[in-house]
Amino acid sequence: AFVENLLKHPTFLNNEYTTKFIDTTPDLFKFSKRRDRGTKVLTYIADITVNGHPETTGRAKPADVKLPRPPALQGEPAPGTRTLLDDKGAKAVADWMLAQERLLLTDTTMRDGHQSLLATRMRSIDMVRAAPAYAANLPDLFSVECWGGATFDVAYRFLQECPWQRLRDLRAKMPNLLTQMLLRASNGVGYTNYPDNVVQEFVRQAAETGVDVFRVFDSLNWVENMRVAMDAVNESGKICEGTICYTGDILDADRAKYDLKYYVGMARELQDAGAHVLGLKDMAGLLKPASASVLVKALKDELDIPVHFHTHDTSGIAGATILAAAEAGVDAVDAAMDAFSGGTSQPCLGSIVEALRNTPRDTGLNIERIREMSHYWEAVRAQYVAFESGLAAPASEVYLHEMPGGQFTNLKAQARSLGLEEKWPEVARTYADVNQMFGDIVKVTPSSKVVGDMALMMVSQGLTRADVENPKTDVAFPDSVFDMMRGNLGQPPGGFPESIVKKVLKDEKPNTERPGKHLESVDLEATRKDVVAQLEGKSIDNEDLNGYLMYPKVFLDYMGRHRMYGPVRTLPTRTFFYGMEAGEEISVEIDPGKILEIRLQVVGETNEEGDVKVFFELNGQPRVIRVPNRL
Ligand code: BTN
Ligand code: 3PY
Ligand code: ZN
Repeated sequence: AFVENLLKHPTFLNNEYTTKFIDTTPDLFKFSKRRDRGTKVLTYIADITVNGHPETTGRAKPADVKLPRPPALQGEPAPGTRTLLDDKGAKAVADWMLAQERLLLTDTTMRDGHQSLLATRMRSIDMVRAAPAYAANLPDLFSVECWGGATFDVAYRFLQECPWQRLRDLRAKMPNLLTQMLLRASNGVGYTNYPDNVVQEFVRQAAETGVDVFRVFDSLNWVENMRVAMDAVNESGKICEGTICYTGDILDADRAKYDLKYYVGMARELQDAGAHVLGLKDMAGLLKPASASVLVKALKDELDIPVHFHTHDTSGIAGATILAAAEAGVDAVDAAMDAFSGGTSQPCLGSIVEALRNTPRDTGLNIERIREMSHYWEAVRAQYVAFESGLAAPASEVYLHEMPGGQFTNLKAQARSLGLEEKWPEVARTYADVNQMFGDIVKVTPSSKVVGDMALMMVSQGLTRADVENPKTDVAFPDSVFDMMRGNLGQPPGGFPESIVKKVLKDEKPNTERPGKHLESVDLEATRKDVVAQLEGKSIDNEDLNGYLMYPKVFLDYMGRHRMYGPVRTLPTRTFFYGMEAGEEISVEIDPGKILEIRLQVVGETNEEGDVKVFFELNGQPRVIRVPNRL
């Protein structure tokens, strides 16, 4: 029952499972609204200094306090791909891609890189400080993936910052480069299918705030369920990268469901559905070099649009796959800056640039500028040791379980928290069995989470696939499995096997039509009024409304904490996670040009009420902040 409760718990619904004091202590919000932002930020620092941050307590601590220094700017930003989009439009960018002989590169450091290595915990300040150097020093990048996927809810939920503000800031500081996001089609940046008008409104807002390239995928590869999002992207004038999720192995005759014909057919459908670019998303890193040669060649022969390849280096062999794809004519590939590459992340950007130097696919990128940038990222990564979920070595096991890069370490941590660490090989094996039991499906957020929930449940209860399939055994399926079998994530190719649907749903009939077809439109203005009322009259803008529509509770919790702590996104990462030491001084730019000089003098003793006085200097003036000692 414990496991069942845990699997149903809302924090688990997001692949997250940390306990958060603040969310369970609403009393904290019961006081004063009118403190200025300086006081709020000091309150946050005082609280973290006294009590520690719930997310880093008991975890590894960064060694030195050096603030990461971004590289020097090499002059003004030269025109880049964004300039072309602004001047000539999305189709012109696609045509330009086709005309390039060089291999084009997307840098994923600010999205998939940290999502796959640091549980998505990179804070905006570390990205925004790098952005001017991207614009000035790396104008030849195809794009910078910096938004979407898991970054959206993690920003609100764990980093106490607004994801929209991150996008706006990055957009402003990289005016010449295409920004790119990962969009889960009708699942938006969430884990469930949203009403069509919510998806449309989200895309409209993302385009307005600053996304240029939308990589749109569906977690079951159902093109039918991608059209609403793709149409909305096209409507916005931005670049629509209609995306195939790759699974199985096209050269394996035993996995005939996902053969070459299947992928080429889906690619054609996406081109016909209005994709400017075809995305080939290998979220687990399963595409082997020999298969890439065959697949990329076939896609290039079939399509009139460019092909953009994304993979993960979990197996350690993804660099070879990238080179094979380049050889076969792929137009663009994803890579992460060296310091954020390898393992469950993308292959190493600098090494790809070097491997192709003096070949027909020479990327033309300046390796020295890449090295400087990677040195910055190395210093940034060091601040986040608490979130390293590290795969110590390449893992060929990925070909067994086929877990996406972002899920692998996460599921391992979940298994650990359930006391199943020793049983990891069984979890991996069971994950593969569940996949087969569900009919061999694409596993990527959110379908990957369903498979993961089921696998954990089975291992913790000692159930095999045969037990689950046995009509005589009564199985308590996780909620996410019910949801998927009901058709709420859409349909995989060929549908779900009838026997498993029947076992899960008993006599209930699944919906095999597009889920959005049966979801009523949300009344946006009524919702806005409702949110304003819940926030006791605080007005919200369209970005906030979209945050609420994706994640109502997460958004409201964020707003509650914001009222208490103010703009903590402006704190240095070290301070945000560890507070300050006596005698330490920091500068915090809470608004452009508005700088707080903060010095922590001393932390007092805990009084009878259990409160601690923390003595600061704020811009030279003494300030005392009282916080509860909860330790
Ligand atoms: C979270 O992880 O809970 C979101 C970030 C804000 C947490 C703050 S830190 C100060 C206070 N003490 C806690 O234990 N949580 C909040
Ligand atoms: C996401 O949806 O966040 C992914 O990265 C899928 O690969
Ligand atoms: Zn990925």
